[in-house]
Amino acid sequence: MSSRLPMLVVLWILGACAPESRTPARPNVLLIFTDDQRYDSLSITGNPYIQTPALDRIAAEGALFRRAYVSTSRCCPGRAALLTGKHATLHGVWNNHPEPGGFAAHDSVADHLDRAGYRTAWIGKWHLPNPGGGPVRGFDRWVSYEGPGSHFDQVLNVDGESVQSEGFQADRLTDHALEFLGGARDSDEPFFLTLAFKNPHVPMTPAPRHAGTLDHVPAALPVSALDPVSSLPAFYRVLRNASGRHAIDDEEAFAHDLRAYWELMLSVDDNVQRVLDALTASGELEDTLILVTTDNGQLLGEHGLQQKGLSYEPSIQVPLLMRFPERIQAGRTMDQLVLTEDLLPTVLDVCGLDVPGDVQGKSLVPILEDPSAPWRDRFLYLAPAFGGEEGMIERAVVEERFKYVSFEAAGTREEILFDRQSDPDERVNLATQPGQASTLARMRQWMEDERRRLGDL
Ligand SMILES: [Ca+2]
Repeated sequence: MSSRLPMLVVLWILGACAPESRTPARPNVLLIFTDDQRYDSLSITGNPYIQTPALDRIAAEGALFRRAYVSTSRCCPGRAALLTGKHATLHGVWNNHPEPGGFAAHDSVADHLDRAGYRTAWIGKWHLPNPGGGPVRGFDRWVSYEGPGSHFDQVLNVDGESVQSEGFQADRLTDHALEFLGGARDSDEPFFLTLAFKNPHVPMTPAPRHAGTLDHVPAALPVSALDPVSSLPAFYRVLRNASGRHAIDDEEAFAHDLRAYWELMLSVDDNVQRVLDALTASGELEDTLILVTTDNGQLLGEHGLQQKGLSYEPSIQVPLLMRFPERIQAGRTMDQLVLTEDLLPTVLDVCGLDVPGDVQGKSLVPILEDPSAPWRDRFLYLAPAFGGEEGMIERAVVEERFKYVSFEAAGTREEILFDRQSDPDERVNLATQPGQASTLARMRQWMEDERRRLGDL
């Protein structure tokens, strides 16, 4: 067809396209990846106790996603989903003790970018199978360790060599990140760097410069903390009664953990500032797609619980910030339901690479460019396989307004329906109210259909 176009028109089209391609064909990509970070852990998302100017800046100069979620809230499944763009039903990581080998069958975002000529680095907590903490396929530079690690004096695996680090882990990881950013690269070789902090994951031992700085702030229990245990679904009652060290009735321990959790965010923020300073100094800040997110959220006393995995909002909602001035208008606030699985296709899209057909996440580029573009209006939450509770299957459907949760065990089913508008703290179960029967039936049916589609039934 184009051969029939007058040559002048063809030249005009070609000429019109070329100058508009101001975006570098292959931008740098920086992923700031934390561990167990709640959505409300930033001043820009409403935290009243801490200031997080570096992270806030990324959102203010880019996009803040106000309804970003993980589809399985636990460390290993959350990491696998982000790295592969796939749900647990496909990548197969359902708990924190996955079989070595299974996950590795799936390409990670680093595999894609490595093949595209990127200089790739993973610096920080990995927490997926890698015996000895050694290098993983797809990464040219590797600074990590095996398992959950320690906040202090962590022994690091640096490209296969064991290196004893001293001091606070987040600081030492950032040292390595700055060394990587300052290292020699070919001029046409963009970087993909993941800086993966252990913060604010337990143990609640902040950097010495922050420890105790929040001793003065109130550590009030969330409104739902003291709701009667009998008001919880049976499965949560078991967890509540077994919560042990997380018990909310120890006020002193609760206050310490809450304050230390926020203090652990301060050393994420000041280290992110160091990275932003380095990118500014090298002139690379504007050519770098920056993403900030985490592997799962965290309940901090809500419903009397202090953990992740469950489908309550603080457990599954996560921060997601993106900055890339060439493609993202500053100050965007996004209210679409997005998943961390969406980040791999988004990165590949921004970098001009094809998204493989088996990736289940969706590129966020269309809604970043046009917030009215069509988007998903619900998703299926797949709770992890809880140790000792293997018989319980928890699934949830999250929509803009309603959340439907189903617990199945031994042939029985318990259901919950929450209305985000009237009950943002998720304390009133509407599932038995006749007026909600049609909503309940609709969401129950969609859950069954989606579970079949994903191979979960
Ligand atoms: Ca985690």
